[in-house]
This record gives sequence, C-alpha cells and structure tokens, in this order.
Amino acid sequence: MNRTINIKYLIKAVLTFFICFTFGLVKAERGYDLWLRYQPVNDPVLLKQIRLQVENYAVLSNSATGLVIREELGRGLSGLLSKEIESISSENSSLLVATPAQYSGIKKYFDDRELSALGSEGFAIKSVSSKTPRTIITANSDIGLLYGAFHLLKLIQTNQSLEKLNITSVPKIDLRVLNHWDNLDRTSERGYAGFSIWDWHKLPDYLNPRYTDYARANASIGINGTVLTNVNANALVLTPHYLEKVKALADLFRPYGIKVYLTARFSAPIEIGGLKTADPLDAEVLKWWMEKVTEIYEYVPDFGGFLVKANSEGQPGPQDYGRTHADGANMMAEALAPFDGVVMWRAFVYSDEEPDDRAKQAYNEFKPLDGTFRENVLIQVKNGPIDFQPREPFHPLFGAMPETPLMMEFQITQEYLGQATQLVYLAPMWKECLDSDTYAKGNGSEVSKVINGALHGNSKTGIAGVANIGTDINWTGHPMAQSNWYAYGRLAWDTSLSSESIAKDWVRMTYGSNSEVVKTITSILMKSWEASVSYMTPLGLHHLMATGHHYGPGPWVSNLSRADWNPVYYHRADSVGIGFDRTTSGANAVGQYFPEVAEEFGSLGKCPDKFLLWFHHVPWSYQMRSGKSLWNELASKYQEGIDEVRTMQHDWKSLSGKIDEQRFEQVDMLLTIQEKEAVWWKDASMLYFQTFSNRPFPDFMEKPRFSLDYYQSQSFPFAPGIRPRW
Ligand code: GCW
Repeated sequence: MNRTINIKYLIKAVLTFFICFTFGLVKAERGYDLWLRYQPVNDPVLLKQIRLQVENYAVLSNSATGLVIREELGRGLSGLLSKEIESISSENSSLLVATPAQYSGIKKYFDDRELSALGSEGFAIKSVSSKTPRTIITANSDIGLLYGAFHLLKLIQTNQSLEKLNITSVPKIDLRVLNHWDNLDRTSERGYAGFSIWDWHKLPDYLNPRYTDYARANASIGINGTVLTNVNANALVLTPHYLEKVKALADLFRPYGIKVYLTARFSAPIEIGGLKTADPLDAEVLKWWMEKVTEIYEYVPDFGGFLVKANSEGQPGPQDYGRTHADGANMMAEALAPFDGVVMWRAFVYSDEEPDDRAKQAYNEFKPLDGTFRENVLIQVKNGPIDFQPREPFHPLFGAMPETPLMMEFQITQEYLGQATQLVYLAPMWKECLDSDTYAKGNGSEVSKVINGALHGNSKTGIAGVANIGTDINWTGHPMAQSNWYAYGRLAWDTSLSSESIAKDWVRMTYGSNSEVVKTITSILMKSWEASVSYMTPLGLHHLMATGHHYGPGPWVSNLSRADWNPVYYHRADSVGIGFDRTTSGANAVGQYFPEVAEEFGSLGKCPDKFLLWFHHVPWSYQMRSGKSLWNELASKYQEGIDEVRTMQHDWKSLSGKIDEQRFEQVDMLLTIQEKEAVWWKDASMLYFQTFSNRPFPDFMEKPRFSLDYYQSQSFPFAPGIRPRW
C-alpha cells in the first residue's frame, strides 16, 4: 500500500469514528442513563410531529422546578432529535408548559372542572390547534408540569403518536416513597448494587451529580419521597452534624418534588438526648421529640416525617416500656403534626416471644389498635404476612383496619428473589397483591383500594418500595433490575396499569423500539417472576433460604435459636407430607382473612395451587389438579422453573447484534449464573425433601448433579447485602 492510500484510510477511519461517536453508535452502554436515554428518533412520521408540535418549546415558570423542566425538555429533545434544542420564551411556542396561574390563556383549552380534577400533582396534555397544531402541558403546580413533561418525553421515547393528545393523569396515592436501607457507613442492608449512594462523609459540601440523576429518575416516574436511612436505624442521623447533610440532599431534591424522610430510632432520646428513658408516655421524652422535630424543620422546612421500625428484630420500641405501638407512633406524630409531617410506622413486628405462627403476628398486634392512631400516622404493611418471600398471599391486615391508613411496602431490592444475579421482573408479583380481593366490604374490595383510600375513605395514602439502588454504574447491579425501580414508580402512580404495559414502556425507553427487541425482552420479563417462584419456592413453600445472607437454598436449616427463623418451621416436611397447616384445624391464620378468602385459602379443594403449602400440610401422595401426585408436581414445578430460565437464555441470545454488545453480554453472563442457581435450588431442595417423601424422582426431572451433603456443605460468608453487626 502506498502512502496516499494509507492516508485516505486513516482519514476515512477517523471520519467514521467521529460520525459514529457523534451519533452515539460507539457510546459504551453502561446503563447509567436508565430509561432516560433519549436516543434519536428514526420514525419519520413521529419526527415530523415533534418538529411541528413540540420542538419549539416554552416553559413559563422561573422557579427551580421550572428550570428543571426546561433542562429536561432540552436534554430530551436534543437527544431525540440529534441536535441542540433550547427553550424559547413565547406563549405562542409549539409546546407550551404552564399552569393557569402562569398563563391565563390555558383556560381557553381546559375548563375549571378539568383543572381542579388535576389536584396538586396531576397533569394534562392536550393537542390544540389555532393556526398551527400545538401541544399544551398544564397542571396546578410546577411539579405537576414536571410530571407532564416527563410523560411527553416518554410518549416520544416509546414511539407513540403525538396527534390529538388528550391525556389526564393524576396519582391516586399521595406518598410514593423509596425506602433506602442504607447505613451511615455506606453499607446497604440487602443492597446488591454496591454501596449506598449517599456519601455522608463528603456531604454537605460535595454534591455528587448522581444525586441529581437520582432525583430526575424518580421524578420521571412520579416518586415523591425518599427515606434516606435504614429502618434498622442509627440515632446519629438526627444530630446536627448529619442534619446539615440531610438538608443538602433535601435542597437538591426539592425542585424535583421529592421530600426527604428519616428513620427515627425509638431509643434516640437516650442515645443522643441523654435521657434515661424513651418511654413514649414520659413527658420529658415527648418534649425531647418535639424539640428534635422543631430542629429538623429548621434544616428542612418541608421535611416529610419519620419511618419507624419498632419492637421488631431487636429494634427498641414502646413495648420495652409496656406501651403499645399506638402510644409510640402517636407520640412521634404529635411532635410532627404542627409541621404537617407524618409517621410511617411499620407493621413488620417480630417480637422476642415466639408466636404460634409468625404469619399471624402483625395482624394480632395491630388490628386491635385500629382507630387509636393519630391522623398523621400511616401503618406500613409488607405485601405479605411473612417477609417479602418469592410469593406470598396478601397480608391479612389489608382491609382489616378501616380506621387507619395502611401503606403498602414492597421490596424492590431482590433479597429473596435472586439478589442482583437473577433477572426477575417484580411487577407481576406486586400486581398479584394489589389486585387481590380482601372482601373487606364484599366483592371488589381489592388491596389497591385499601391503599389508595377508596375503600375506607382514608385521607392519607402511601406506598413504599425498598430501593435496589447503589453505587454500581448502572445503579441496580443487574441491568434488568432497573425495570423494577421503574415499575415500582409507575405502579405507585397508577396501580391499575398492567405489568406488561409497564414492561413494554421500560424496554422501549431502555433498549429502543425495534419490535422484535421489545417483544423478546418483554416476554422474558413477563415470565421471569413465575419462573423464579417455581425453582425456589413452588406451590406456596416459603422461607427456604440459607441463613443470614439469604443467598441460595437452605431448607434443612433447623439450628437457629428461634424456631421461626428456621426454614423447617415453615415447610414442616415429614414422612406424611409437606406444608404449614394454617387452616382452622392448624394455626388458623386463615381466620385473619375475611370469610370469603378464609374459605378459599382454608379449603384444600379450593386453595389455589400457588398457595397450597402456605396454608395446608399436604400428603406426598395427594392428587393435584394436574393429576400428578404432590411429590411429582413439586418435581415438575422445580423443573419447569429451570426450563423457563433456559427459554429466557435462549430468547436473550436471539438479541445478539440487535442491542448493544455491553448490555447484551452482561445479561447473557448473568443468565448463565441464573440457570446454574435455578438448578442448584432444584437439586438441593428436591434431594432434601426426598429424605422425607422417600419417593423416586420422576423421569421428567433432571437428576441432581451432586449429593445432598455437598449442597449442605456450601457456605457463603461474604455474600453481599448482609446485615452489618454493630
Ligand atoms: O426481610 C428482612 C430483612 C432484614 C430487614 C427486615 C425488615 C431491614 O432480612 O434485613 O431489616 O426484613 O424489613 O425490617
């Protein structure tokens, strides 16, 4: 090759690189941008609509939130149109973002009824045409406008037409919060995506840009609150040294509509206040909390309130002084009331005395307290009665406390669902719970109506999700776990959305709108939860995980000091059969549900297979609906779970070359681990249960790879997310 050709090649290579770089083709896909990637739109029809109806945009508000909206629309549209787009300042722009107070012309397009129905956070988007077609986003507050702007960007990202828009969206639940189980030393209890994103040591002066991106991501899905600290709380966060840091975060989050909350350690008056007691009925204690709360509001004038875990798993609480949960919650609520703060008091109680059935404990302790809480107390209840197991029936407290607002608590971080190595899309699990009928007021009394206040007319409503966010570059460890953060926010805003439609939106925004990619990833997501239940805890089994870190199977564990910490307490396998008899002839946990539900769960013939061993001790030979014996059904479920993971692997591989290589490879490798772990769960569990059933493995089940001894000898002292011991 001569010199001229060489130079030509060089120039061509540099140009190609430059072009690719400019258009993002060689951009490493680290996953940091989450679902806010704003990739260039290719569809010519949509492009034309954007140019005509959106590109020329004006945001009239000059508040901090107004600035955020302007920036986000600029960033979004510049990405989507692959050119620099900036806002203009004209009321005649093609896209106008304004409240009626900012521009009275809005009333030409929206009547008073429409506007008042939007409340303080809802928004409306309308296509209107004067001479040329225009788009208007309106709301009664700047935060509503921000939600509307994100919605419009989502429409474009998900390739939807911008013609004749007439959208109204109002959240049904007021408090839509994330709970970070993050410690002041930056470890994160049950966190699998690195360390806590709160860099307490460098706050308040160093504001990591991640905080802003965190706020953007949350605002884009309507999350409006964040509890910064672990429910296993450290009182130090309530001291001035930390409150200054909390203030820095609160100031940063405010323009995004996100309020900050803290966990309050019940014994704080002793630990940081120098009192001798934390008795909620002691006047000095109340005074201490009142002063503390006043001090907090000096730092954070719109502080949201406290989240409290009390008398549970060793946390201090009112019962230490012979008082009730209501005494404790009301004392804090009294201190917060003048500032409009709330107490989110957890029902995940777990006292020192062993109950006859742990599933019954929360109901037994809280139901009698209905009607005794102050107005600004919400009781935060986990979706099921045990503890975020792969599948649980809905918690019997839902519907049972008509006088008290109950908040839902979901776990986004996958403590019991494969942590950050397994792909498990959780929306179908959450929907199963939200859509369950409690029968509290007869047919149609779904859990969703309990938490959005519709069933009992509660004025305060809330939902919490235990965050899966950490310092990993892609935020959630597993790239697909971002879908769970996303889905939580979308469901918190609107519980009636289907998990599939949320999945599709997420895939389009995160991986692009190629129809095959959308179809394949959505179908992988949609089957993933049921698959994981099958290979971990099929047919209503639960709490079979190994000790401490909860990673992998440990159905044999029987040596922990409390009976109800041991998996054997929950599966109760013996030579006759397996399962926990919670019927009227057993622990009678079914008695905590309304009669229609109790009847269904409590009858062996009517109980759905998915909850069978949750409520019944069933003989190995019992004939299931499928015609198989229980033993063979169990084997077939475990095998089905593994087969599903293999289908997921196979389907994922079909995406090679259709999505970016980085994320393709990451998920591909993680699915390899997931398949191994699914086989591990099946082998270990079936070998162990066989020691009771004494039955051969059916031919359709793959033979275990190792012996039971081998599985029992596995230990993982450094598995992530374990609770630190102070
Ligand atoms: O699921 C269990 C976890 C604990 C957690 C507890 C709770 C924060 O294993 O790590 O503690 O629930 O919800 O309080």
